[in-house]
Amino acid sequence: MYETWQHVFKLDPNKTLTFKQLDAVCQSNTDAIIIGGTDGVTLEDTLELMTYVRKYNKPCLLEVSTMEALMPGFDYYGVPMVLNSQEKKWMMDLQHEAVKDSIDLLDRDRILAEGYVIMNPKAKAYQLTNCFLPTNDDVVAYAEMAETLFRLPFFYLEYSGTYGDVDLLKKVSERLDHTQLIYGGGIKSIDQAREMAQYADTIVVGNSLYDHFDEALKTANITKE
Ligand code: 1GP
Repeated sequence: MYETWQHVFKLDPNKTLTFKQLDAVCQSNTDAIIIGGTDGVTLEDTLELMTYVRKYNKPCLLEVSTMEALMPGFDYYGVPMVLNSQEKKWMMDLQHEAVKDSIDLLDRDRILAEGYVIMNPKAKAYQLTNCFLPTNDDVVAYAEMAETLFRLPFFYLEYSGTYGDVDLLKKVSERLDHTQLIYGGGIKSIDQAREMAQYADTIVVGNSLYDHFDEALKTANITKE
């Protein structure tokens, strides 16, 4: 099911949209909703957002960035593994903890690893996970690792907060046959969404929902208009 997602909105439990805006997001042409954020993510806020979104028939993935907000009720659970982190914790240890604590709670078919490469040094997630900035060749090699060594379901080229390098995305896309390529970062318009969707299997739109809602909402129509 997640294999067919072309467009996804990412909602941050630590940020606010009006109910009217949330209704519009859930009724849009987007293929799915990801719930996740880097900081201030609480059980209460996540539960509230999930309950609201669940009124609609959109697939919903919880990105497990903190164990505190892990709960049943989602279609999928994305477990980030930050490939360009300089600390093993963000690649292995938190994931180990998540699996250990949730193994009896969640259906194992719903747990999906996301191999992240975070490319924006100003992004909170980049700083939190102590990333280094890889070269383009490094990124391509990480994609190869995701596909060939780890056989991850997702490779996530993450520019959170800034619009990324479409040429690099294209290069990465040429290396991935089985691993699903996700692009996220700085998409504010349908033209940008379409540009990245040429190469990414799935594009993610997050921040612009909170900054330029109407334009952001239109990005869900990449294949429709
Ligand atoms: C963030 O990749 C997503 O994790 C989307 O990025 O918030 O910049 O749209 P933006």
